[in-house]
Amino acid sequence: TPHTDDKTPVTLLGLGAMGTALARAWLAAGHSATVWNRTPARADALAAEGARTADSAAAAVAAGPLVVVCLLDDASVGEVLADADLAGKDVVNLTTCTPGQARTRAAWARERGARYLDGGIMAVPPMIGQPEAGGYVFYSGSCELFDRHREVLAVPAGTAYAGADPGSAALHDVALLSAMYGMFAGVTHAFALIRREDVDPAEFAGLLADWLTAMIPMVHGVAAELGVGGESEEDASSLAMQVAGTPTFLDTARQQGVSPELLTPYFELMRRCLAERTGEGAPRSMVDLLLG
Ligand code: FVH
Repeated sequence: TPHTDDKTPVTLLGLGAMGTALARAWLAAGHSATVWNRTPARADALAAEGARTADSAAAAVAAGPLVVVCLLDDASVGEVLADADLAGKDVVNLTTCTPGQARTRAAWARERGARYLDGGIMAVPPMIGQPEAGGYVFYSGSCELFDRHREVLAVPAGTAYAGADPGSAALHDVALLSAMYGMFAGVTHAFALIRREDVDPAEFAGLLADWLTAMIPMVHGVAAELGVGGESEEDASSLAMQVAGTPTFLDTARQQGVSPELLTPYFELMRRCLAERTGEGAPRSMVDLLLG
């Protein structure tokens, strides 16, 4: 789509896998895009697709009002923006960071005269620019900035405003991604158990995906336990029963020659929770136990 003047021009700093996908989505939607990357060659393909390339991050920032940053981490954001004049700019930082880093970065940007939105991307690059893929981005910080750029931000993926606290998007992002890593830990262990056996990994993957999908609604049970009154629904899988079952899992791992390292921390938390529940005022949920 050729770019049209009524569409907000986008400056994009960082052309890794995600930054490139974002730039491509905006170009495809008819936005003009000025891009910059530390390794200039990574901009070549986008230039061929119509992006303008800038010689420096500062020049890219100067090129337009809306500056999107998608770099490796918060330290690289500080480095890249160090020499840029941010006065009057709308900065949207899609770099994964901690809530604390997001709050500090928001104050840092404000001190330089910029409006600031932090974002946490709930998508992988192939989902960008593909609305049916269900990817979205948590945004938090300036509500005014979010409203002003709502349409342009909705081009690469869906949008969800997580509040005025600039750290809120990062908190939601990291919480969801942490759950994902817990799931991947289980998946890794499960594949290790069958690795040396005559089990087709592709067939097993289908079983695994179906089983995990069936278990997903359990997250609502955790929420119910944490809610007012703290009571869960019918305890169909008691903690005592689960703790009694842990030797089966550990013995199976041993028999299969698989390290139990991905399971033992969770099993230890289950054991502690069961042991401490009996006391008056003791934490009822494993979640509260993690808070120390
Ligand atoms: N890709 C993904 O699946 C995830 C999905 C969820 C969100 N993340 C976050 O997005 C940020 C960027 O991730 P990425 O996938 O684009 O990462 P890379 O392909 O590794 O590209 C990294 C870019 O950062 C540049 N860079 C790194 N360090 C510096 C620095 N000190 N100064 C300037 N630029 C730096 C790097 O430049 P170059 O190596 O090409 O020169 C890339 O442009 C990230 O926060 C994910 O957590 C992605």
